[in-house]
Amino acid sequence: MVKLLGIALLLPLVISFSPSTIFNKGLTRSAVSTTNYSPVTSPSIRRGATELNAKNKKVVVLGGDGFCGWPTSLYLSDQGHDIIIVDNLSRRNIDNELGCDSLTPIASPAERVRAWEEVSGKKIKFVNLDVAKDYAELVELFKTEKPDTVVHFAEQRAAPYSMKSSKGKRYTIDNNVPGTNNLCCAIVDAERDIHVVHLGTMGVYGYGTSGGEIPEGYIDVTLPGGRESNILHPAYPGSVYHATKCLDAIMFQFYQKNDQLRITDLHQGIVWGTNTPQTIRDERLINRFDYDGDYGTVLNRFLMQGAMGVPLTVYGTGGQTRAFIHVTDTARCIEIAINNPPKKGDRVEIFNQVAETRRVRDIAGMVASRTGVEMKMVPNPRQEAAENELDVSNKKFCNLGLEPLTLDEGLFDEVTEVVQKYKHRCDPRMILPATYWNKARAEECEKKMPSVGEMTKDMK
Ligand code: NAD
Ligand code: USQ
Repeated sequence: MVKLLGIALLLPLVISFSPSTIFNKGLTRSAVSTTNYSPVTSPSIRRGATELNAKNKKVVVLGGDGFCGWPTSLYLSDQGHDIIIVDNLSRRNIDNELGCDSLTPIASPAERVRAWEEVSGKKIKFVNLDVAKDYAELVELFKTEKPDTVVHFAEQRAAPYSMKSSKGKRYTIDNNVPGTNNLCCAIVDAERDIHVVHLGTMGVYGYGTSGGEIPEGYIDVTLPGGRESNILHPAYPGSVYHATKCLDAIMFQFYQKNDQLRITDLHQGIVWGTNTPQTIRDERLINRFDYDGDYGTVLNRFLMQGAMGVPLTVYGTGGQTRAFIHVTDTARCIEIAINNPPKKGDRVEIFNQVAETRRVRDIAGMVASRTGVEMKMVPNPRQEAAENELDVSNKKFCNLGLEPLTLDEGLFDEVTEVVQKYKHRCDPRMILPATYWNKARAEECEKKMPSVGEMTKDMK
């Protein structure tokens, strides 16, 4: 069970590591996790259990050019898996459309895979293909490459972008839903027993709406007449993007039942951090870092704002509680999922891929106390609960050996160093939110949002 920790626990946690120290020595993991996994075995035995199930696999990574996909591809390659990245570079095109860019200068896909081969001696193939549109090519890829696993990251993933306009809403549905359907359909057409590992989101559950601990995918219910059942947790999306992840879950349920596809759906929390032990091995391997109001996620935005001397943009009261995970653990979780597929005929396996939950104003408080930058409560551009509790089970990953990194372990410095190095690339106009969930939110924001000039007057 991952529970909200009080701010009193958070503030003294100022530990200084340099990124190279962290990554060279292996990431520091807390001896006492905030999670409550079944303490049936020691951490080393639990790690061994995962390794026992491991063998080198051929893995197609859909969306492998993105923020999570790229470091995961490198991690899996480093572990000895044979990796093929598929990506249509739509994320890079959306940057062009929005007039912004990753804070870090990311290399082209061709240069990225060349650099990886130079530093690691391992080859990664890159295929430019649109999962939502190039169906015949996808089937052909599965027939010729015969992968053991497909990891599916290839979706439009920003809630604000999905709420920006009717264009954003329609694109998000038109990209994400057909992409997932094509993936399942192509596995059936290729007649291959390929395990699907999909990146879903904690947002499918809503945030704390079921009134207790959020279980992993399925919830025990009592139906009218006192009938006991265990069903998919009710979907309660907060954006068009989150709705596509709910639709994915229904499609996975169908393809598992109808075609016995082996599917693992990972309900991931907000990912933070930038680099991993693989991406720091060469400048050309650097991961993307989104800081803008649409794609930048909350903790990375606060860390970036703190490093630049810009007030931290807390939306509303900052009482929103969300789940978090470091990007290094994203990659580790995915390998654990790859190594532990469900058996043919088993229902869709669902894991909550989270390390801990925190309140937005508490994480802002942590960043403010480290940087001396003030928190700025700005009107909330989103239609969401001002305050919520969030209690999430993450037992399954912990029982399979995950010892998650938590926010208080010094990794803030890694992000801060990256921001310091590339802050000349920041466009201050991109820092304020640029998307409103509905007309009422837009009107309130228009009246009360501080100006760019006000926000950036003390920018370093
Ligand atoms: P990202 O936008 O950086 O990466 C997604 C990649 O998929 C991009 O490189 C994009 O070009 C590619 N893509 C999108 N549509 C495609 C298509 N039709 N065909 C081929 N390629 C396509 O996003 P990310 O942060 O790496 O997230 C990856 C996945 O993880 C998403 O599905 C997202 O929902 C999920 N997730 C992300 C976070 C987070 O905090 N970043 C948290 C929870 C879940
Ligand atoms: N927020 C602020 N200030 C900011 C930015 C955000 O207060 O400057 C608040 C938002 O209002 C929200 C919370 O922080 O309450 C989280 O926002 P976010 O943008 O960090 O995360 P979200 O929109 O939920 O989406 C991100 C990823 C998405 C993933 C999701 C996981 O972009 O792909 O699915 O996290 S989860 O939130 O667990 O569903």
